[in-house]
Amino acid sequence: MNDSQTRQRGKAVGIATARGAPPAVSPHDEDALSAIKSEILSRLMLGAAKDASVATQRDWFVAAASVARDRIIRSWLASERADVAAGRKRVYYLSLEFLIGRLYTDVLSNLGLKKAFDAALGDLGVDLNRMRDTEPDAALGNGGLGRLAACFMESMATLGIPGGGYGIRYDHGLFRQVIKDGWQQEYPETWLSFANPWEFGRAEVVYDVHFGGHVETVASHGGEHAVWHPGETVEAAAFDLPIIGFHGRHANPLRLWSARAVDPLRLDAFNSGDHVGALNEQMRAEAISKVLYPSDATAAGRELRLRQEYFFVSASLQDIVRRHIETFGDLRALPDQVAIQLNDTHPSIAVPELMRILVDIHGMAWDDAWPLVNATLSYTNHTLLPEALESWPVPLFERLLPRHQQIVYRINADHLSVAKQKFPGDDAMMASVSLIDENDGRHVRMGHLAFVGSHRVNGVSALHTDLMRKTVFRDLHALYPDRIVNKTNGITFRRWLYQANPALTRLLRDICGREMLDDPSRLAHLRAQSGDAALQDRVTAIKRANKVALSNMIAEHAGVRVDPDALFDVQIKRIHEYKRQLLNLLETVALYNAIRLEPDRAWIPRVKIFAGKAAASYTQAKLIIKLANDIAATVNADPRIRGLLKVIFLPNYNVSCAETIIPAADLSEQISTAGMEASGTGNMKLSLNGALTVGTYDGANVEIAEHVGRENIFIFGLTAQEVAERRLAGTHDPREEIENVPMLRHALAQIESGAYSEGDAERFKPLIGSLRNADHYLVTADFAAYYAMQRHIDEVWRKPREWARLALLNIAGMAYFSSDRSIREYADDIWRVPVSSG
Ligand code: 26Q
Repeated sequence: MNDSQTRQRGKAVGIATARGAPPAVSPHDEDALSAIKSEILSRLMLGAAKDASVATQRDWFVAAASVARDRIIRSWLASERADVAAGRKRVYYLSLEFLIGRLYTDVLSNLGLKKAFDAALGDLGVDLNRMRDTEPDAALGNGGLGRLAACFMESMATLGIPGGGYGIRYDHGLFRQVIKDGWQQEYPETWLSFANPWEFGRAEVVYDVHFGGHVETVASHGGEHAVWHPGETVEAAAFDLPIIGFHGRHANPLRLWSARAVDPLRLDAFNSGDHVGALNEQMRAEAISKVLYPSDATAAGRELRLRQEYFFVSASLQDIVRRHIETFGDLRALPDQVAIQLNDTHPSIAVPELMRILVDIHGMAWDDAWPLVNATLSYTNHTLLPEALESWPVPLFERLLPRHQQIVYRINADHLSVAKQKFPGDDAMMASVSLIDENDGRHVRMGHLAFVGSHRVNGVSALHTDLMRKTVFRDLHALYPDRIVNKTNGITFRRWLYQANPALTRLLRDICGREMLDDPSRLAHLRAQSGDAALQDRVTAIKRANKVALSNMIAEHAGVRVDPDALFDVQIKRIHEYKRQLLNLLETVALYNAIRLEPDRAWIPRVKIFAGKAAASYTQAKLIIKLANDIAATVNADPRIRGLLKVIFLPNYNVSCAETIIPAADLSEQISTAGMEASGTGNMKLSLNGALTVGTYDGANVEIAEHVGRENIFIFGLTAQEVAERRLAGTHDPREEIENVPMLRHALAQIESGAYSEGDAERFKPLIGSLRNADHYLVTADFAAYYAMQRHIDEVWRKPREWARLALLNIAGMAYFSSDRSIREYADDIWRVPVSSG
């Protein structure tokens, strides 16, 4: 393989960083307002060929978005030259997932144009809410990992770090969830069915990505080198989404690759006129960017997944290396000018691919190339769950990527010889650190590959990083003791506070000063005033208004009326056994039974709100959704409990509905089995919006407790250490736990008897059976503590001012969880790039 195979048509528009903020436009500036109006009208006319009188909401959205897009481009392009001239180091975030949501409000508010556009569109007679609702969510991710990537993109742009993201432009993002008779059904999501006004197709940026074939060893200059003769070639075509930072000072692109077959003219050369074969090839190629793998925590070892991984990594690295050479000319300076972050193991193939590019294509010596690769790459781990650790069977890997398999072997040989020197004679150690798992057929361990190829490996919360050192990477950590570092996750306050909760933002600005918008550490000022009754009443009033909005959404999408004065108890996240929605549901049933037993007691009215998707193949998780819906149907229809308890399952949870649910939550459920949730980020969003947390000592909950005060958060249950000890000792006995807790025993017996399933005693057997027989996630062990904590929470809720005081103290402690803080730490410790003050 040589350079001529790495085609690149023309010069790509570079990745840019804008400096010099465009001024925010006041809605009272009549000239600016009329300019926006006339631009929108002319876009409507020229883009949709329509007059205002016949324009649909969608037409208005496209016209307004296009005008906003124009404003980004100006600052975007102006700064590209500045970055190149200054020779600034660039950071690239490689991720198979970016869970972006809508961009309209994000772009306009970061540009400081939100109010002006609202006023302009209002004058034009547009219904703003309906118009905004026509924008589909960009749901190119499953959950936490994908949303983290989106928050990080926004913070990188805000902090003026040049670079951007690389991923796949899936035709279909995460499936749309429909609940039919209580069961989850999956439908394809078609976010691209109308033109996407945010994206720029880069017709000139196309790379070849190769698969299969064989490798030839050729003698050269007294040595030898490898030549890969691929069996198949696919084209990667670039589309850019602009990500604009706060105040519109900087923008970075998110470059997404779309797969297609090599063009028909070139195809002839490959297929010598075999048209049917050519058509197959086209379908095979396009399949790569058809659909997001809809699994959040299971490494579905399918060939198409490996093709996706290599496809986007190869195109991205070709693009990065080409830009570096164009700008700096010297590959030996790569780590001085480029940092590449691998979002989990999904882009791990970058390790051998970058070696291949340096050694095979650019003729660098192996020993010169390896330190460059290691100094350029770094890797973030997001899970310790064994079923989610990626590994590929060697025969598959070898067939799809024969040259990479060779490179992996060579990396492994060097790596094992280092290990042997440090731990001579320790065969168990060698087996455990090897890139090849020999235990059950031979597999390439993608986590090990990323670890060995990176100069830094990070976990996403203090607890998770600690467990990485003690468990999955224990032996690699012994070999490279300085490599693992912690970078606790964060969230962008722009989307999750300023945009989602403007009323609370105004209040916080009043109390903490305008500067708080750029410096969240000022939120700490709330602490001193948390006892102020007037402030408590204001925060409660804002929460109530948000709860009215959520109640309307619930009425519309779940068909249930709820009381905005009830306690809104929220668990929103992917459905997974370790996240223990089942624990919450069992507490719901126990509470329902308790209310029926003593209907006249002064119960606290509660609304239990669940939302989340289950992987289509995850039977137990889908059954949990069915159970939630069945419990909801029974409880909500029971007149005996006088509406004191309502259970809601909101269908099709996504970023946009999170933006309505989170500002309206009173209680945030973060109840995973300790040691299993790497960090969580929903926990941060809810707390920032003044919800109190009921949670286990897991993931970032531990740090949230530290920052908001241990006494201001409701922690219960086994610790990670206690969980590990129980598992190790094999002493967890769910039957005994159940026997000892009558409420739990009763709830389980009820569910099993068919009380929530029209008498069908079979339906929930797999769920309850696995609880009785194994209870891998220790639901029964934590039940009593959880139930007791919930009743304690009822008592706190009786004192509304005390509740508001705690909410204020929670908000006051959240500055640390800004993704700007996370990104500053990555920039200092891993990427070694300067950041602007923000
Ligand atoms: C792997 C191979 C094949 C197909 C799919 C996958 C796959 C895809 C997505 C495996 C895992 C994921 C997603 C993991 C994830 O979202 N993890 C979450 O990451 C968050 C951000 O760090 C944390 O806050 C959460 O605790 C963690 O669960």
